[in-house]
Amino acid sequence: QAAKQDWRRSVVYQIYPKSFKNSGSGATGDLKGITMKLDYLQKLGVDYIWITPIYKSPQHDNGYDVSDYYAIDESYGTMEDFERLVMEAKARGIGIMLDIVVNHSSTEHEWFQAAINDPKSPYRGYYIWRDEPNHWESKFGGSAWEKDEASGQYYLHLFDKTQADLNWENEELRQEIYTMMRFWVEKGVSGFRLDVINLISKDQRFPDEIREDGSYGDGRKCYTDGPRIHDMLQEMNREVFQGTDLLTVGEMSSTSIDYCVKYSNPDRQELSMTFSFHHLKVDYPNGEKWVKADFDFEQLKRIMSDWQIGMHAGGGWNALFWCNHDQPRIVSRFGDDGEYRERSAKMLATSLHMLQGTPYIYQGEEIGMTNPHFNEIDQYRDVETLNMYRLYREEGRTHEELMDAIKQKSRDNSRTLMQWDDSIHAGFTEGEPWIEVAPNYKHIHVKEALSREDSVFYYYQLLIQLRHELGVVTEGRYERIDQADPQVWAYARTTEQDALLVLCNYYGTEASFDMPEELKARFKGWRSRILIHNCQGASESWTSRIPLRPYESIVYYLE
Ligand code: TEU
Repeated sequence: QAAKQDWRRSVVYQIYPKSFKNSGSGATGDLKGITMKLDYLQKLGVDYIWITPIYKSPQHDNGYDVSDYYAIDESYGTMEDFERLVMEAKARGIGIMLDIVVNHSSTEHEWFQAAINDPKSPYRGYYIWRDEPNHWESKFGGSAWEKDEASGQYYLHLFDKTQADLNWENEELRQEIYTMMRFWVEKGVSGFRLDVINLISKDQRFPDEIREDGSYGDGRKCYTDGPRIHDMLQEMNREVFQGTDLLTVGEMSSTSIDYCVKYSNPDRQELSMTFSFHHLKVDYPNGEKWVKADFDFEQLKRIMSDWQIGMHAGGGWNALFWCNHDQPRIVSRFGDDGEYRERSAKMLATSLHMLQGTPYIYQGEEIGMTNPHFNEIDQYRDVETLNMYRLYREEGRTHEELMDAIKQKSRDNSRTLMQWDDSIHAGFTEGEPWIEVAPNYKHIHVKEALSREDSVFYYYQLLIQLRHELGVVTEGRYERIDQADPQVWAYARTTEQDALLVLCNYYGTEASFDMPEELKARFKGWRSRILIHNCQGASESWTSRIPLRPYESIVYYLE
């Protein structure tokens, strides 16, 4: 594949295996199910597939609690199934990327078992123990420290108490991790997504962080982008990535542009690119996730623009995404999942896929899947959602208020079953699935999307093709040009020879847009055509006032 030559032109598809496809009558998806769908993904045109954790795990956090890094979880199949998947994908020009979860392991991992059963064990040092807990709060609620009754000491867990943080100060531990990663490279994987990798270096003084009322303080600044993070990533690069063409993406929690430039600038030999999350907090009023809220459009545009400009200037590289397995569905979030579902899904795709970076498409996004709007707490499965519900109920918040927030924000919004067709359970399994399918599967599914030329699927296919073919999508300099329009995000991408003008109406009402005079002068006499648009009859001229219908998007190509 031509696109493979330059990874910067590639597009990644994310699979959450638990909800993707079961090859028979199992409750959860499996590796054979993924292999069955490779032709579909090849048709979409993606270059890589990132699969979230498939290792042996007690599944308290759907595989982000690994108990054996060298084994495939039984629910997903066998090592042979995995090898076959890698081979079949490769035959279709698609690389498989694995999720590496090494900020923490499951407490069922043999290292942790050895550590907790014998404080003198060499494995004790693989984890983080303190005689007294500080007030750091776990990201899933409550204290980040859990007491080991036998020794009286506490171990750190930034996530669930079944996810114990690994001690990256320990040299043997680091070598074990690199050996494990090389094992998967030998199996033929093409890249890695590194889970919360910017949290691995903790401030060794473990400073206390406490709120004024004496409750848990967030502690984030003591371990986010921590003191030795760059040394550790450079070491990992030398030990595992050097001399390979692995694609590597770090998931960076609460980070900054400066740090991400350092993580992803090729001269520093750390990672290929980074995920950051600031643009997905624009519907968290005062930083609070668990409330129902509208999104702040101006803030969204500002954050996206700052990252485009800042990463470009520093020679870093963004992973671009609207959706993943931790986020609600984008069409329900910044679009309209009712009347304008398809049009707004295409508009949102346009505004992301014309940016600089590497786009990630999360399973189902390419057919415009929505949040399921589950009303009952017992329809939810996610450990974070269930913990938060319990803790906030204890604090006295009402059931109704919490359900409003959960319906909008729960991670399960994106974890419902992939909708393949309109048969029972949307064609996901012939048995009983682990979670319900979204009720709209009768009309939103892959089979329907493939049968109709103007579907969201074919729109994504075209966006991917444009990235493969047009250098400006990869190279062009980003300029925001909408002058804080309350409805429109508009930007240009420019090189010496060509340019893109991207216009997106983010609302369900009509808008219009006038190009800035400076731009008209700069591109005077250039040839122009519409590259891609989501409504019939879009304005051919970019120089006169451009009417934009609800959720309309237009991209002009100038040369
Ligand atoms: O998520 C990292 C992370 O920072 C989460 O706190 C994220 O912000 C949260 O899920 C949003 O509600 C990664 C994985 O993507 C997630 O699925 C895991 O639960 C987590 O790490 C722990 O491994």
